[in-house]
Amino acid sequence: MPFPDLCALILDVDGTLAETERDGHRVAFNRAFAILGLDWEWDVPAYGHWLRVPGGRERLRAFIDARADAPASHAARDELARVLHRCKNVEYAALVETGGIAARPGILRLLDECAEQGIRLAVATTTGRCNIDALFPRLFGVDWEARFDALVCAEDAPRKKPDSLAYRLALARLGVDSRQSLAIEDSPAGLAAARAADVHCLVTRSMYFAEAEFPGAAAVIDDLDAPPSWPGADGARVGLEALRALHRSVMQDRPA
Ligand code: XBP
Ligand code: MG
Repeated sequence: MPFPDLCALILDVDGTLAETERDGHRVAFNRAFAILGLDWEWDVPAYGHWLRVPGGRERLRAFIDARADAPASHAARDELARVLHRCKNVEYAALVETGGIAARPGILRLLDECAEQGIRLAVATTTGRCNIDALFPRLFGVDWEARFDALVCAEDAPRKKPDSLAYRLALARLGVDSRQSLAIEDSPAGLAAARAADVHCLVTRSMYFAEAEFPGAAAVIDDLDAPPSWPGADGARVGLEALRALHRSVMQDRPA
């Protein structure tokens, strides 16, 4: 039986559309610690460790649990994580406002190609909606919402990656079958979330996951401006034609 054409891309945000973690969220978390009078700091390697916990509030809660100088009760720890996270998001928006975070190589080019060729676009992210509202006008301009057919954020999918919920919601909102779509992710948890929803996934390595293993990825590359390395793709960079070739190649390899 012939397999369906590629109709939609589902995109992660943090690490995939932009390198937001080291110079964005991490710095904002540190500002929140300082604002609340806490002598805590996440340097670049430490944040890489805690980043393995998906979700900023959950990340804070895990970190608080590991600290001897944190409040003793569960309720006080929950409240501290909540207040810190809210403060972090305000600081993140302020940081992004200064324009210090750009789209990763090839992202704008690919989004323009999708718009020209009628490929539907969704976002599936573990981050909160307020962070999208802060970041996307900077990356994509004030009319950024017109570029996306579906947005799935932390508020929509409280079970965070590697859970498949964000991907399943994105597919439902796009109205497409998993076999008509391809994901782009940067992390093992993101890849696992896509695969758990039966969506094949291209990994564009980000700074924090440069050395990670990506079992089950359709392909792994440095970024979209790198030459595609899979069968049927030619050209110097990853555009829609290369993604269509990747989609065809994973569909051909699927068991019937
Ligand atoms: C992103 C996350 C988020 C961000 C911070 O993961 O895990 O927690 O680090 O955003 P992914 P919040 O790229 O896999 O979606 O503070 O809003 O959680
Ligand atoms: Mg990511």
